[in-house]
Amino acid sequence: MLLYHGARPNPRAVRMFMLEKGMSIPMRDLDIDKGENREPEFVARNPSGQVPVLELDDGFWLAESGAIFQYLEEIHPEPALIGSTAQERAETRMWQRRVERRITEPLYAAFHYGKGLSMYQERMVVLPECVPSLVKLMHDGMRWLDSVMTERSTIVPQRFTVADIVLYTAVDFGDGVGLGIPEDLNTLRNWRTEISWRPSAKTSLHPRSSETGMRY
Ligand SMILES: N[C@@H](CCC(=O)N[C@@H](CS)C(=O)NCC(=O)O)C(=O)O
Repeated sequence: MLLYHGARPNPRAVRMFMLEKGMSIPMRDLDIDKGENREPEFVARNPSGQVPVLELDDGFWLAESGAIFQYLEEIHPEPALIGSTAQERAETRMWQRRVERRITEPLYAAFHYGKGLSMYQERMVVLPECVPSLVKLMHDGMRWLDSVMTERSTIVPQRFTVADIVLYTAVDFGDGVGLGIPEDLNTLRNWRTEISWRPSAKTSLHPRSSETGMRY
């Protein structure tokens, strides 16, 4: 296998997932700022032109972090980061989807259409006029999650899962680009601090992170 990745939060989520499982997979680092992931040879194999991509041993290219997490969990079930039973797996997907829909998707779109505009306008449809609404949606999602997490320290009750990884890598990135967790959301901020103590949180950072100060 070979993981195509780069200095960005979605690839970091896959790196963190692998670290939590103790998996080591060869990686190819693409320069996303220079658009290596948008070169015709890359797009021919992954039409969304984005990272991460996991190349499997038979040459198949698997894109989309959610699909990559699923595949890695199946070939390396322990420790379970999605779940060990049908109910656990479904519960994790429920929370992961809520987190993506209400927080990480508006956060990434607000970055693409805002701070990242000059780069992303060459790569996708951008809607800069939507940034204030996206930030509002993201804050609403954060506020909601904060209110439902008061009795627990992980997004799925009692279990550290991929939902924590997906949200942590997004909000850690968001913090550095002006899209952080509002100051009054103590539960969510405490959750973020606790996740940041996991060795995988630090080790998953891309080497460029120390040069640029960006959290990816
Ligand atoms: N839905 C995809 C999103 C992947 C994605 O947004 N990748 C970003 C990095 S976080 C990327 O490749 N950005 C560079 C670009 O779009 O050119 C997934 O979950 O893997």
